[in-house]
Amino acid sequence: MIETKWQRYWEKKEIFKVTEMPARPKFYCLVMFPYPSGRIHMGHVRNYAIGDVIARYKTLRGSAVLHPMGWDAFGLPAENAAIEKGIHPAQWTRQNIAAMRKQIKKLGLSYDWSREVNTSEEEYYRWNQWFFLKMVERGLAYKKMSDVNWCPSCQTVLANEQVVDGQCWRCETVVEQKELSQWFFKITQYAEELLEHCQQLTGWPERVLTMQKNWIGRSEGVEVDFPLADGEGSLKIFTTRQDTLFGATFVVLAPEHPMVPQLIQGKAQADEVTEFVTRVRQQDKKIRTAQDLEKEGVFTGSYAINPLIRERVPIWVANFVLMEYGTGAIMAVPAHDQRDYDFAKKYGIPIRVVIQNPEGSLESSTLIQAYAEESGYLVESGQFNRLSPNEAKKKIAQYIEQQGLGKRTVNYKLRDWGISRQRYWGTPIPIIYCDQCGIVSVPEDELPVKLPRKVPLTGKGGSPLLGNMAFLKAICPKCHKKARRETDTMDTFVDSSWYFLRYTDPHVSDRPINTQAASCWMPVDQYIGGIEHAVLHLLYARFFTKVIRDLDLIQVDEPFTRLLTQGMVVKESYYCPEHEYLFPEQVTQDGVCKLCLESGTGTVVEVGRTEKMSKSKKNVIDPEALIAKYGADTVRIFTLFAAPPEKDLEWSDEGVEGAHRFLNRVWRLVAQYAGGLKKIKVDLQAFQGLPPDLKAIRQAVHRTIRKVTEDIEADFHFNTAIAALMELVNTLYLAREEDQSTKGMAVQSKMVWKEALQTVVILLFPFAPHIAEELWQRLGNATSILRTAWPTHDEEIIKTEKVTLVIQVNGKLRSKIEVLADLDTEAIKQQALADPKVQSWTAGKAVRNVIYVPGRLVNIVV
Ligand code: ANZ
Ligand code: ZN
Repeated sequence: MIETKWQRYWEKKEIFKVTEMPARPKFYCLVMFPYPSGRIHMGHVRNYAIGDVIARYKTLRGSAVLHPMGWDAFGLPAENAAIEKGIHPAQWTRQNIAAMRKQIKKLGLSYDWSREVNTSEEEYYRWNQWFFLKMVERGLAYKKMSDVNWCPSCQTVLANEQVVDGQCWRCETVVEQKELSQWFFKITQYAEELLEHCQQLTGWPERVLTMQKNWIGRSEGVEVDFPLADGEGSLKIFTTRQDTLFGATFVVLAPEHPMVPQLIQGKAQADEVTEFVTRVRQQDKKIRTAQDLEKEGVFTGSYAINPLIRERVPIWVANFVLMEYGTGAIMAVPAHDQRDYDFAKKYGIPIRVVIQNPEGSLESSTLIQAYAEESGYLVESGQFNRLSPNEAKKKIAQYIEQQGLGKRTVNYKLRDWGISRQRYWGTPIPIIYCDQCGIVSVPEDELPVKLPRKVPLTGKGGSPLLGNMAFLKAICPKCHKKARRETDTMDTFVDSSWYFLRYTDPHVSDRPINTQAASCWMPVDQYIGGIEHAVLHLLYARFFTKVIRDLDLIQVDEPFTRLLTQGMVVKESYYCPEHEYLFPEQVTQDGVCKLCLESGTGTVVEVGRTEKMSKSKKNVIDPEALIAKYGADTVRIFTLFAAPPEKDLEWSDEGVEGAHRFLNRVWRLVAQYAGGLKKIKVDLQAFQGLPPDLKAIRQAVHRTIRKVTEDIEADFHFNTAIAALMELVNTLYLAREEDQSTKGMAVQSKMVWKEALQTVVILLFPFAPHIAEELWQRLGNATSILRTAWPTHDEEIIKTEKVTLVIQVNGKLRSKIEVLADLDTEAIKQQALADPKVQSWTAGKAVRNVIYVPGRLVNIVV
């Protein structure tokens, strides 16, 4: 098996090991490291194949390439396995890593394994703790009570992003709200910079940048004080539409707003409001921000004064106002905000148009929906009448500030990052609670706080670390009295927020990061991973990079220069209305459900829904079985050829067969000549003097070099690059002498052929490296292709010149035509068929076939 041979060779020669090489440009090629679930899936294969092509290509182009691999090894599945199978998470993880490493190695990926990082090891997670302490020192890590998403089934706190449609992302249990004291990272301190620097990220997909920006969610607006109508004090609201202030007919508070109790005191509505508040607080945040949320609210019985018109407006409490955003209170303008409109209609609150549309057709009494546009002009707005909404925004903001009614502010949707998890398999938070001294940091020189091995894992209750007394008991570093250790562990997103920095020197033991190595390799030139990480992982990694920069450990502002988000791997699934998803084996050739047949009915199965490969859809293809059957090269070629990297890749058996056939064709072509060309030194200078057939070969070769290079450079169009390579192989097949070796070939021909075949092999190398290395060796080369330079095309050769082609009809010479040498085959055939002399021979006859022998002839069969 040549694949094993070359994998061994690469390993033995440590060919992918890389060090800083000042003489060469650096290139850091990074794929998102996997969670060690135990088996790789096609999504991994695709991700890593893409990265591998880039890494190999860049190496041949002369860069020193850092291409590392590691394990995002902390996380919940290990703990669940412990609960279900009684295996220790550490052991489970270790076994899975070993299994996956083996599978990954079978793909022949060019990783520098000496840099392997495992986040569950002390030598890694101790630095999570170190960063945590540094962040505490700088006020970037803090503790607060907060309403958290609680999954009653996983017994854990979930990040907002882990709540999908109000359910736990893992187990789909309905999520509840619960108050807990939690650790937070103050990512909001970097909100402005995180947004600002999006501008630098020109190598990122627009879609991802938009998601990042929306997540950060910057809004400019004003805070306005609405004095309470009866009694002291005022309510602060936040609005981005101060131009509509004259149309605010009520005020709405979030149920959690601290002023609610005071506002309902002694009011007839008190009980109703309290009940409402209790009910809404149970609801999940995601549901409460959903577009289609049923808007509900209650009147508090109190009023505020609209400060611009000195008018009494009722104060309501409603489910669609969130405490976490702005001031937790809004002015409602039903004429110009659809949500407020629906609410006002439902509860019979007055509606007042204050922005007239350009046609002047809006009337408060006949309005059937909110006019939310920011065009037109102001009406019923006193001194601001006739201003455009945009002018009015500026003028009214100024006026509010002058009058001392409020001030301009900027708000962000971004919330601080809650990192506390009541979980075992994660980084212990290095904190000690002392009755006397309060919250005390573990001193730096006592790190790591080791994750104890012996911990009861039941899946119930709070943090499992509570169950290990030796861990729990601590001595206060300040007063040296008995104290208690923090039992929460960190969100595993912390682990993946800086692993790319660790790779630059994974074994440095007295610091998290070797600044010198990091400044050599950072930033990552190309990052490749799934779109599912478009928000969180990427945002957290950007945040960590900025924090670490501010700790003076690195110099870069941004970690990832270019980002490629690869599409999903999808496959058709089989769905029976009776038995739901079926394995292909459970469907007959005619598309009938075998399970139904057994029970005597026989339901026709719905085929052709292409869906992401997943166990539940029963449409998974196991990469390992595939490699065993076809070899890694075929699997790689198929995944790279079937779709451009960012698009979904549709699985097809024919596609795999096709990839396999192509590689066989390459093999036969090169093998035919390899022996005879071994000793040939390519020294081709005078292109002009070559006979036309050899010229044509060289032109095809050089054109392919250009095409493949351009396709790789331009957003990694590997599919079209491989297509060009296939075309070259076809051309060479047509040009070769059938069943002939190099015997009797002129030296010049040998050189041309050697150049052609070597080029095919080098161009193939990034995509199918094993077969390429083998053929390279057979062509007489002693070192790995990795030590060779990527070929460059010769403009002189490609330059379009005219060549004369002989045209045959049924094998007899009938005409000659002049064509541009770089014309594609189809165009040449058309030109041949259009030739008047040829037409006189083909008139009235059916053209059966047109064969083009590059640079020489076209034969038309009629
Ligand atoms: C009056 C108004 C009139 C508003 C109008 C909009 C349109 P963004 O752009 O997302 O920042 N708002 C403010 N705080 C809120 C909270 N805690 N919960 C729910 N809604 C809140 O949106 C800002 C707008 O969202 C604010 O401007 C406010 O409604 C609402 F024709 O004020 B607006
Ligand atoms: Zn103490």
